[in-house]
Amino acid sequence: MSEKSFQGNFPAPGQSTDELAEIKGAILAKLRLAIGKDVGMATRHDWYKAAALALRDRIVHHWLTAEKQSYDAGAKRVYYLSLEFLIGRLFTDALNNMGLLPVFEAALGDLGVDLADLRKCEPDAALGNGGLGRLAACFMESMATLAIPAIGYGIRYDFGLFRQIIAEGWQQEYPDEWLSFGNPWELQRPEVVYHVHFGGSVERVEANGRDRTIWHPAETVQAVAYDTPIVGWRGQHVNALRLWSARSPDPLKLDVFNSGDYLGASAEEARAESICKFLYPNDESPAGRELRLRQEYFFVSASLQDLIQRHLTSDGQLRGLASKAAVQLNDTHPSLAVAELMRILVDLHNFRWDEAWKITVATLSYTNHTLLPEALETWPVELFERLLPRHLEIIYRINVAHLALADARCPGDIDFRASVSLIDEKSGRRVRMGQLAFVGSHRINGVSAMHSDLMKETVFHDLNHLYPGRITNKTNGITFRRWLMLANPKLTGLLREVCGDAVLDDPTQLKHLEARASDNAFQQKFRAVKYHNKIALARLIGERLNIHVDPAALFDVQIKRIHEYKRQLLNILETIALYQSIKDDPQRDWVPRVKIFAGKAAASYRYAKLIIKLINDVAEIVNNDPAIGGRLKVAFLADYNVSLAEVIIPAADLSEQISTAGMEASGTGNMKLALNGALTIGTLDGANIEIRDHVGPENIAIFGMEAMDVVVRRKQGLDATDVIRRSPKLSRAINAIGSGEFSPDDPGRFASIVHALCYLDHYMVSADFDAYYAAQRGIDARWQVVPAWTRASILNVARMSWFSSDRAIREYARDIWNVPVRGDFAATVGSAWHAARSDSLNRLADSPAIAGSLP
Ligand code: 26Q
Repeated sequence: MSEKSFQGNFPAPGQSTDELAEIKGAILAKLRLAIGKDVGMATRHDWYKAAALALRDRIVHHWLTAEKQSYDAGAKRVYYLSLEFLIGRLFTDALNNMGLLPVFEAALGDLGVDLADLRKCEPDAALGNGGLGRLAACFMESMATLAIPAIGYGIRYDFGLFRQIIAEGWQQEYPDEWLSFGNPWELQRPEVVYHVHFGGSVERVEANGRDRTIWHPAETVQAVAYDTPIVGWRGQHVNALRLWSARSPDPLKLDVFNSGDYLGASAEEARAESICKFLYPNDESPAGRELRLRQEYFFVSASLQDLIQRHLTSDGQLRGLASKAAVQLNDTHPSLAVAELMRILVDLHNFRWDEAWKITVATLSYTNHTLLPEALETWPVELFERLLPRHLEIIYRINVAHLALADARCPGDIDFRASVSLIDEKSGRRVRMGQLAFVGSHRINGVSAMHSDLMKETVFHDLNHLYPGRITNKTNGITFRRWLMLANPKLTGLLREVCGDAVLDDPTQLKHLEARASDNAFQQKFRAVKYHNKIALARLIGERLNIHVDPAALFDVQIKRIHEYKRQLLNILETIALYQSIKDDPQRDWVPRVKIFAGKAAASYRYAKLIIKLINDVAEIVNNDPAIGGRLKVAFLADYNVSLAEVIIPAADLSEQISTAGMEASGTGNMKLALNGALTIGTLDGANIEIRDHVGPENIAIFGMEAMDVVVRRKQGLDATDVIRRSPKLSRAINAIGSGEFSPDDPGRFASIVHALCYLDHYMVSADFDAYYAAQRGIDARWQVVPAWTRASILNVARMSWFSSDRAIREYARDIWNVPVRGDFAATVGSAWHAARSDSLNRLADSPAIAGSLP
């Protein structure tokens, strides 16, 4: 660890007393003038806000400079359209990237305030469900780091993803009032307002010998911009996350005053504002609600109007849009951009259809995040017609040309035609958003090598045939600033010792760890870091769940949304089987394990909520069984979010990535955990495959059926009765669940789970059980050989550099967006920049529990 430690009032190396005084003055000024409090009255939260505002000022300077530079240079911009940005807390992230962590810590310290305490005042911004939303947040940070001029567009939801409370083992949902204490990061832009229209009718008129279409909407909503600055590493570049809030255009119309119809006016207002009220909590299985479609169009329309206005201001005409704007669609949720951009070009700017189409396709690209059939977004044609009549017409017209191409390619093949069509005629006429996004984009990417291959073989097989070369792979990545430096400062300190400070800028420097992987002295330090992180997690588990866990035990972690295909059920079945084995043979030297679960289930997903209950029921029995002697513990941590992940991940020994092969598009938690030294137990699915390729097959535990086996077995239509009969451990575990051993108060509670395991087994839980159980016992054996385990763990860290989101964004920039990126930092910015930071981070890490976010 760096020896350049500084304490209390002494400025950090490289930090002048002037700067310290300036920051102190700035915080005090914010406290008085922006918050309206003096030192004596200020609450912890007031201090947090004052410090955040002082920091924001410094960011804004860089922001304006970056903005001016890219404007003057006429640089091409990336627009990242996403209904989700799962950002988490920004305070220490922004401080760290700005290099201001030490000086802020010192300044606050002088004012008698603990920075680590303030950090906990910030609510966790949960404007996303899971992987897709977190990916958008990592990508925003990497785009800023690589100095790519970019804007993230989304919705400023009044309520983020629900707060999860576990009551008697059941999930309950509560609103996430993340804005109730204000949000110091955002800047409202009252002057940036667009009108977004819905409904009404379409009229055809002839003007100057040309047919024109006029949309007469029935309803108009205003979109108001709120900007949050996103600072890149080393603070050189700042981009905006621009989130739209909805309001009624004219809440107090004159005729309301005259007629006195206040109720009618407020109903209209409520209808408009409902658009940005809340984030849909479904992941993977779309909620086919009208409000959701309204959200999608609302943010697409506002975002396109905004970027087109920006383009027109600098270029004067739209012909060259694609050379100045790259619009990335994060899944199908912004697919309406295809039709909306066509409408803007053709109806509003008089472009000829064919030229408009070329511009549209050259500007847009689309990332697919799932192949699950139930997750592929479609909307009933009638709903479309009622809400977006002109867009439906445009989609029909796109489809005519597209189907003509299909007919030319495969004449007479009606199945081919039906499969590529933008309209699904089989299930009551629906618009297919995936097909729409595909046809309207010049590049379509999957998020791992396997996923991109499967896209070509399955859902997009025929479209790939029709538009060969459009599908490309961009394996996901994660930002190392948040998931290594901030979340695991102790490990970062150790890595800097071994790899040098260059590792902070260039993750490939992690390779220098390899030479030390078997070095006993280094191994000890490495284990000490992990142990330190495990103590922090053990403390959290004790505080929150009143479960005592031993930090020396193997911490086995499965943290992600609860979903059948992610197979938390497989994990808990193995837990039950292990519990039974320990009871059978209590004298054996069982490896002490803590099974740690966290994750939310969609509020309407009853089966997933039942799995949460099962985990908690099993925990209740296992944790309180004296025969186990504490060698097996089960902990379900409620309300999984980014901040909780930041505590769990650095403390994990084992990472559960056990999805049914072929079903997890990529996964990114798998990357975060491996980067922090957890060994993966997983299936050959998503990015697990590439993780294996990088860390080496001897440093990961792969088990179970492969994607092809799954396809074959499903085709055979086998139920699981046979595999259960052949597996005594599995049948005993299922029997225990079915007989009510874990639910004596309601023995039939889990009957539906037992039924699914025996007679359906769609997710191959029963079919994979024995392989998984054996792989887990293999993990036990490896754990007992401490130097070998530590070596594998070190090699995981050493070989994960490729999974940086900087690498992913470089690939997008080169292969999809055609924008330049800034080169490496080490050459441009001196390494002294960073001298004192790791000490500040370390002190933050030592502060107990994380999460105390606002009520
Ligand atoms: C769609 C329509 C209506 C309502 C909700 C939705 C909806 C919302 C969220 C559909 C899907 C999602 C989220 C999907 C998601 O998070 N997918 C994950 O994306 C990660 C980043 O690429 C991958 O690593 C994961 O494998 C994938 O599951």
